[in-house]
Amino acid sequence: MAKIGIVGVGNIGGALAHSLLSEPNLQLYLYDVKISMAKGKAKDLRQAAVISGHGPTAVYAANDVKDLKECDVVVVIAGLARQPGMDRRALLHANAEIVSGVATALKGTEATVVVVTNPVDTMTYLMTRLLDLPFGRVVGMASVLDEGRFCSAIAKILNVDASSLTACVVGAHNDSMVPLISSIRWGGLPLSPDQVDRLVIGGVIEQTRRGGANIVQLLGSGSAYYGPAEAVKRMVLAITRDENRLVRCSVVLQGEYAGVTDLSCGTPVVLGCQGVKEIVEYPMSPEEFSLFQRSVDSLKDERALIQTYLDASIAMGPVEMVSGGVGNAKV
Ligand code: A3D
Repeated sequence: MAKIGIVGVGNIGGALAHSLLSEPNLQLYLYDVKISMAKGKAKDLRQAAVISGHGPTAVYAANDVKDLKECDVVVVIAGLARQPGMDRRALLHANAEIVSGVATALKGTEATVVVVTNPVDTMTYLMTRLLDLPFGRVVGMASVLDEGRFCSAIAKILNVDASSLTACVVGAHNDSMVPLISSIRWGGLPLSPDQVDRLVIGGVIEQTRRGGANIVQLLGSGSAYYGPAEAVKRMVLAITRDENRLVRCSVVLQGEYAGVTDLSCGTPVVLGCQGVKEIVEYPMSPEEFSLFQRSVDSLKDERALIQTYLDASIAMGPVEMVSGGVGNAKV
């Protein structure tokens, strides 16, 4: 029975918990700064599981983030979401404050931590540095979602079934992300030159990059959540089932891509129990590679801006280990 903790059960956290109800052998532990709301959602989800016949999925609400420390996977989705006209970077300071607080409470955990809070590459970097877990145990969700948007745009332009498409997006989860046209396969086949021309003329790159902003605009308040929830679910299952699945995730690079280090960004990885087992470099053309480098560079000033949160954590010294545990979770 794998224990999944969800920190922040707003739109994405709620949709994720609901989607995970249909999976066997999981126990869900919900925490939100709005404790009563998390308790309400846990109760609602338990009743939903009974009605849908999904049986004994256990859903609990916790009174403290520390109660999730013994989970196998903790998904961190706590934070502000974009509003129309905002880019993800505008969330940086408010969400760095929240992620730092969550990291402090989780210090000492042995869970694999999946970060969703935006701007996700920098929040993944921050969580990685603050938790100081072995390599691969902190991983960000972004490219799984971006690829869903990429494939959806390709399918519409080419008028083909989206589920027969695969395609890769690398780099930062911002407007500089790099959807790789060379990576697209349709039922395993590369595209014809005519199909590639149609995609370029149809603006597939721009549509992919603007996929999130477009939904923010349409919703009028908040950002996408069904797509992000399904993308996180895919990653959670890859971890709990030890799938060794090749997926694109945000992870702190270790010198890959001609020496990139100390930055988290989207790259193919092998995902299984305990998180990222291996970073797999995507082979790119020189043009694609220079776009990738530009995308990575876009994250450097964000990294500089969160330095204060890292310094504050060092100044605080070792965090006192308060015994927590899913046993303390309250219904
Ligand atoms: P929302 O519905 O507002 O839920 C966020 C939840 O976090 C709320 O219920 C808050 O009460 C809770 N929260 C705030 N501070 C804390 C805290 N300290 N501890 C625990 N809970 C807290 O937002 P959402 O679910 O739509 O989005 C959540 C985050 O995901 C935002 O930062 C979004 O920008 C981000 N997001 C990322 C992607 C990616 O692809 C990476 C996509 C969409 C949204």
